[in-house]
Amino acid sequence: MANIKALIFDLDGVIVDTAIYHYKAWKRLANHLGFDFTEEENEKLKGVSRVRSLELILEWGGVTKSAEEQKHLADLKNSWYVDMIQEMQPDEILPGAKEFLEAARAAGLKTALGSASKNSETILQKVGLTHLFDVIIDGNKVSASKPDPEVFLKGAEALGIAPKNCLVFEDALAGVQAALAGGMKVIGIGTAQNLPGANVVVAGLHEVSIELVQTV
Ligand code: B16
Ligand code: MG
Repeated sequence: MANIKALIFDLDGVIVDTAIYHYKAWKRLANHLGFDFTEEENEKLKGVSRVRSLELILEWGGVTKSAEEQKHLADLKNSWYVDMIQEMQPDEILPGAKEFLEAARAAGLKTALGSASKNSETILQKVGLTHLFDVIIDGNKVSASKPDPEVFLKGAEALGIAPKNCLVFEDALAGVQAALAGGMKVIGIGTAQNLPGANVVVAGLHEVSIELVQTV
C-alpha cells in the first residue's frame, strides 16, 4: 500500500498541452535570428526552463549571444508566448485531467502544481482549473530546474505532506528524475521507453484512477 496523501502535477504535457505554443514562439525567435530547428529538437525542450531552452536553441543554430542579449531574446519569446496563451480555453485541458483532479480532491487527497513555467497561474486561470489546486509551485518560486527535486519538495512542504506520501505526474524524463530524487512515487505520462524509472506509465490522466494511485 503506497499510502499516498498528496498528488503533484506537472502542467505542460500533463494538464494542458502548451508545448505547441512554446514551439511556435521559439521557432519565431529562431527564424528572427536566421535559422530554424526541427520538431524532433523541440521535444528536447519539454519540461526544460526558459533560460536553458534558449541556450539549447542558440547551440542548435550555432549562434553566440551575450548574457544581456540572451535576456532580451528570452523576454521577446515570452512576450509572443504570453500573447498566445491569453486565448487558451477550458477545452484545451487534456482528456481526463479535470475529472481526475476533482475525483482526487473528493477522495481527500491534497493537490499541488509543480511546473517549470513562470506562466502557470495565467494558464490555470485561462482554462479554469486554479480552484482545483491547494498549492502552486512554479518557475517563479524555485531556483533549481528539474531534474533537481526542488519544485516537488517545495510542493510537498507547502502541503505539509512527507515526500514518501506524495505521487507526482510528469511527462518529461527530467521531471520523472526530479520526483524520484525527491523520494516520491511518479506516474509517467507518455511511453515507458521515454520515461525509464517511472513507477507506472500511462498515456494520460484519463487512464488514471484513485485505485491506481494507492497501488503504485
Ligand atoms: P515558461 P512544465 C515547462 O512546463 C515547459 O514544458 C517548457 O517547455 C518551458 O520551457 C518551461 O515550462 C518554462 O516555461 O517559459 O512559461 O516559464 O512541463 O514544467 O509544466
Ligand atoms: Mg511537462
